[in-house]
Amino acid sequence: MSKRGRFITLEGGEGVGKSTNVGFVAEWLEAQGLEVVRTREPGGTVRGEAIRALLLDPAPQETLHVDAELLLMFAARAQHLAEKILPALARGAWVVCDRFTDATFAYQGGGRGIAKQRIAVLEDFVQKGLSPDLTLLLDMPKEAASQRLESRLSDRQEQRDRFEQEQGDFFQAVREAYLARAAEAPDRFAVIDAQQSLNAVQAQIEQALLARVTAWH
Ligand code: Z5A
Repeated sequence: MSKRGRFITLEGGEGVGKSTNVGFVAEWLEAQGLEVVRTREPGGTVRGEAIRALLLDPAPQETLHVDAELLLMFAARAQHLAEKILPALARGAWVVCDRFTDATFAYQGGGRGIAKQRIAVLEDFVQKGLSPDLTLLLDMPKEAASQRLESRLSDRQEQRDRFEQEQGDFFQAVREAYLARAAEAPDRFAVIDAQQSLNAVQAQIEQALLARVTAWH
């Protein structure tokens, strides 16, 4: 029977480099001969991606209630776990996911002000004890991250999504909530200084991976 795979998540505010570095982590693991499944939240499945579109719609017909937003995040997550993450881990694949439940504590908790205890109830209900083995938190001041995001949006001529339309205070609260989560679980989290050059960021990520992967593999 194959050994259970490991679950690695990348977290951080908007524009810190998560999407860029999901590829780096996956390729690094593949180079060690591991089967890797790359995925993201909200999304990762056909139904989950439909929920993502609903959540990110920048021009909704009506305001999305914060509780509805929270429940949609976990609805997409339940489908993602059942259809993709748990089967992959069970067959021994490693899962690299762009955002997971720490994002819910940061955005719906820190950003929207929902009590942590209410989020934790849903976390238990949906995840039944599963949590990532390693979380790479890409951390940088929100002003610098906004500049990066701005230049990516203009390069690709993309529109801001519903979350990207929030103001500075929201992103400051998100950053603080992420750092608080990392402080509560220092063994699971590696906090990466995301303001450095891409090479320097990836050197930090490689250090974090090396330290764990050797022990797990
Ligand atoms: N959300 C939530 O509220 N609750 C939840 O539970 C979950 C999510 C799971 C969608 O996520 C939204 O869902 C998200 C939170 C919410 N909203 N926000 N904000 P998303 O992950 O798709 O959205 P995002 O954070 O906006 O991701 P992003 O815009 O794709 O940013 P990123 O992935 O962190 O950054 P990137 O695209 O890799 O990099 C941005 C640019 O910087 C790009 O041009 C890169 O080439 C460049 N870059 C990257 N690294 C560097 C370095 N080191 N130096 C210089 N330039 C760099």
